Amino acid sequence: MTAAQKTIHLADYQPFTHLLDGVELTFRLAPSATRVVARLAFRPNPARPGRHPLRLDGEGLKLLSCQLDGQPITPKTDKRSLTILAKDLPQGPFTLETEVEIAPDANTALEGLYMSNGMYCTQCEAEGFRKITYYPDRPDVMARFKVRIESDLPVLLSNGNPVAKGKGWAEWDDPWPKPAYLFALVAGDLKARSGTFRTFSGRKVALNVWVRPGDEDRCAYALDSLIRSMKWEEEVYGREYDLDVFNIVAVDDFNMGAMENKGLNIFNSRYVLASPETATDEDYARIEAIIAHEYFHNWTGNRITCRDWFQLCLKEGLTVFRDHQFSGDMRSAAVRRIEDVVALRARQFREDAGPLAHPVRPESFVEINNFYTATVYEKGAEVIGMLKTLVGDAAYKRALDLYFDRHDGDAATIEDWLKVFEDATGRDLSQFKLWYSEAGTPRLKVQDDWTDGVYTLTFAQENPATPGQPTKQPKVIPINVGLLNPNGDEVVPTIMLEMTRESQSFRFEGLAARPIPSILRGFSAPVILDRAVAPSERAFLLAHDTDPFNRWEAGRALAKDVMVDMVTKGAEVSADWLDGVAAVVFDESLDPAFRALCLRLPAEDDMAQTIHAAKRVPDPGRIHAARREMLGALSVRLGERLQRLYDNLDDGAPFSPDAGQAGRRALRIAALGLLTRRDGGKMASLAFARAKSMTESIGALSALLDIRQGAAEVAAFATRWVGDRNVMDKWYSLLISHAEPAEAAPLTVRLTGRDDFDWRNPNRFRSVIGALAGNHAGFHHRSGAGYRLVADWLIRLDPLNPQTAARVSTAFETWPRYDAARRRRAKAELERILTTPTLSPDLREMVERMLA
Ligand code: 0A1
Ligand code: ZN
Repeated sequence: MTAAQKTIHLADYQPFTHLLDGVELTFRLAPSATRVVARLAFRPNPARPGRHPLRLDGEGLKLLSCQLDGQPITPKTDKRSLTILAKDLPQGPFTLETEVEIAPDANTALEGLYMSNGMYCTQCEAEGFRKITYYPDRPDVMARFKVRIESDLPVLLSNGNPVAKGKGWAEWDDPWPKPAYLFALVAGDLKARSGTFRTFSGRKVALNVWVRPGDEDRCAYALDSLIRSMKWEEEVYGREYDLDVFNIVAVDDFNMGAMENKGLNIFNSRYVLASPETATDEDYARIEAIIAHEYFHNWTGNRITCRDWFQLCLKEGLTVFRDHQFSGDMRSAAVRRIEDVVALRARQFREDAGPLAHPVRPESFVEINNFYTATVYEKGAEVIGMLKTLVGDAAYKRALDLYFDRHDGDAATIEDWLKVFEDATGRDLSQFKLWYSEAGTPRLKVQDDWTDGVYTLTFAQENPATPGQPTKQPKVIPINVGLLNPNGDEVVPTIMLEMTRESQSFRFEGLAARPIPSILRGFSAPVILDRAVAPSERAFLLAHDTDPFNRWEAGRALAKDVMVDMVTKGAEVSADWLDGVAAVVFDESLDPAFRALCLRLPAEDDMAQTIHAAKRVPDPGRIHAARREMLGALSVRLGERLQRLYDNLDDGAPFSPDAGQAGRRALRIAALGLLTRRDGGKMASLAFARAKSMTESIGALSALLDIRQGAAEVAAFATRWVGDRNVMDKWYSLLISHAEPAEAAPLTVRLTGRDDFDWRNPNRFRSVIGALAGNHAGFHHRSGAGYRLVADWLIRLDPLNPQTAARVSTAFETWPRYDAARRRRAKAELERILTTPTLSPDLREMVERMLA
């Protein structure tokens, strides 16, 4: 069967034939023969008049029995479904009871009910519940679930509130109707770190973070993040938690980051477990953000869910937007915004510029798991940010209150979402809706003019063609702008210019002198700003802009200009950039985290993207060399003051993961990286030996690896952490991501020969094969060895875990950017993947789209 035959279209949506009034599930757990009894109370759906068969989804199930209103029947079954003909169904309500057998210990795809280190757990989003029992596995079928679990394992968990338990069993009742993708079950020998939360109406909620015995001392930060998320959600969005318990479980084998199952969030253990010795500051920030994200889904995703999977951005874009707001409030908002935009450009702009580009709300898919993308999540969040900028904070709040009020308990659509904004503000959002339906990153060309005391900014938007969408319409773009005087004072504070046409001018009068514009402050729209700016003007903004995002952006743009000139014209490292960075880095009045960001150079893949967007062919080797040369020049330019900076940033305080300390560590480590380029690694070796946290260990090790030193430290690290999966993942990915271009693939081959390279574990696979794919110059090495090795591993993983194989395959999405020889090699590998017998629909869809 080819991909085209199974494509699902948004336009074909119909409500389900039946409504589901109640679900009772009994699980008799056994590793290779778990029994699942499901009692489903159906009635015909008045929204689908006439008589219809009942078709339930089901995959890989062994049907043991089936009864309709207590009478045994023999339904029609095939590989994907169970059907009862309309003529065999009562015209009113009826109960269907099935018993199936499944084998969790043979489930390597990690969808449905599976096992991880002797513990049972589930992953049902998007369509995993059909691997547990026969069911209408679609998000618009919502029902109340009662669950009984029978097992000798000590901890038995499901959604909702605990009802009763005895020796070898437990019962749970979830009072909130939910779609099956939010179902969860966990059974294992687990230990909890517990707390309580008192909601604003005074209800007491028991909180537990469940982990494997021995990991209890690494849960404090996750629990603290949960409590802060619950409080923030009440204060900022007025939303209260709605069950007596909230459970979080950490699992080592997990395809994604985490999952928002009602009252029972399941997490990839790397986003729960943290201690100063094992987690970096980045890990802490990510744990805080993901705990918040999953918790926020309780309202945006669970109480209000999606009508169908095309509406995925309804819950994901909004929840990402909310977790970004939360992180901004917990930490430095400016630093968070910069980090979020760096990630957006690295992942979403890259996706939008290649063969996998798709709208925030796609209109067709083969495998929905392939659409949990940066576009749906991150661009989906940016679209909400633009909406908030356009309507203002007060109207945003009104619209959200209306959304929660009007749609609580619904399976909603993007149309419903936009309607609440229209009703709350009286605005017509039909043009704005293009952000949901059209793919591609708009380019915003800017010209300015100063005539007779009038300053004019003229913008022209270009919306590039993307797969299946050759032509586009102009979008609504909120452009935040401020104007500065040549002496550095701000003469026009930030105002929002609302662009709606293809080309549009905005006039500013009453200015004494031609101003310097600061455009797209705070990155007010996910667009590429296309404006030739003199290095001196960028340096001016880097020194004076009052908008921290644009201040950083000026330095970044300057660095990119320098790198492009070095790669394409053989230019030297520019003094404008070096002086500008030096001024910021040593400015004690600025936040150390911000200064550290200004020291970070654009990633090599980002540079390749920039060069490609300028209609030139990027050369990965030259980009790699130019970046290194820039770092060398920076190290020389910052000179001896770096040493003082490094020394002064260590205040000897005991470790805390807070943003202030993390920022100082980031700047200190950036300084160490530059110092290491001059001292042959002496200081970094010392720093490694004295490190008091994982952040410092990894920082010192990175500095050493960058100058091809550190063999002893690499070995010492592995010896110390060999039994710790999450820490060893860091070790693998650090080594591979720092390998020289020609050595990256051979090193990966060597590392895959290690005993602890458990490639069936998605985290380990990503830390090794994903790290090779992320080493830009290594993956794209002209030998083609990087392409070949990644393709080999995708072919190997696919039969066991198609979802992770399909996600890692996006490594190839940029292949059309490069020169003919590289393109030929990458394409040949993609074609080789396609010739693999029994390729999964997941990986097939991705590869076919990349080759289209
Ligand atoms: N909804 C989760 C992410 C998630 C999505 C799909 C999964 O399996 C296919 C697993 C988790 C979130 O946004 O956090
Ligand atoms: Zn989510």
